[in-house]
Amino acid sequence: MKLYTSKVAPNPRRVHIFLAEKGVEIESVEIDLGESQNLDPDFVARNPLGRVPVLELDDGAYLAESMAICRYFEETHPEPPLMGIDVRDKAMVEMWNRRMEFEIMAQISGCFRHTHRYWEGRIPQIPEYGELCRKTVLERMAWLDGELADREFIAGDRFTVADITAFTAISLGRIPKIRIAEELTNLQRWFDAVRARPSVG
Ligand SMILES: N[C@@H](CCC(=O)N[C@@H](CS)C(=O)NCC(=O)O)C(=O)O
Repeated sequence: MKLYTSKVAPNPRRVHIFLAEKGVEIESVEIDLGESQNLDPDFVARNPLGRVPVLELDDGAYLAESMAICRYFEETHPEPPLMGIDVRDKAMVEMWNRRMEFEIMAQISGCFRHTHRYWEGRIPQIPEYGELCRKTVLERMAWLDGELADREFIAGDRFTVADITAFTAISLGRIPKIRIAEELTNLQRWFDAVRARPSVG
């Protein structure tokens, strides 16, 4: 089994934190995104969308999509559970993880991709869209701060994959200068607690 990954990218980082929480170590192959190695024919044969992470399974199949890879390890290494413990809890974690993907990660990533010079010439950029994403995510972070007023983690009192998604996204925000506003003390407390976990490194 082999993980095609990038040290600098948020989606692979989700998988790395997930694996570290579970104490799973696997061989990894670094794909240099800056050098566009993700667009090399060899890599595109593994994932036609040219994106990391990709997990090569022992039977030679390729599994892309961070959450599909996390699901694979949740099933093969159930402890500690990071995607919920019973039907109700699993659905709640799924809800929160989806919210973190769409309301936080997609917005921060949209701002980064559409306003930062790294992406010039790589994708068609629409700076106005990037700024709309910035405005939206600042509103969503204020909402999340309220959610975290009476619980420790995003999906409840246990650390889950929803925390991993939100944490990696908000960490990425540093690049397009999206930061946790000073008054969002619950969100900052949560962010500091996640950052201090050994899995985050
Ligand atoms: N939905 C995918 C997104 C994967 C993705 O966008 N990966 C980024 C790195 S965070 C990538 O490979 N970017 C290269 C590019 O778009 O050129 C997942 O969850 O794994």
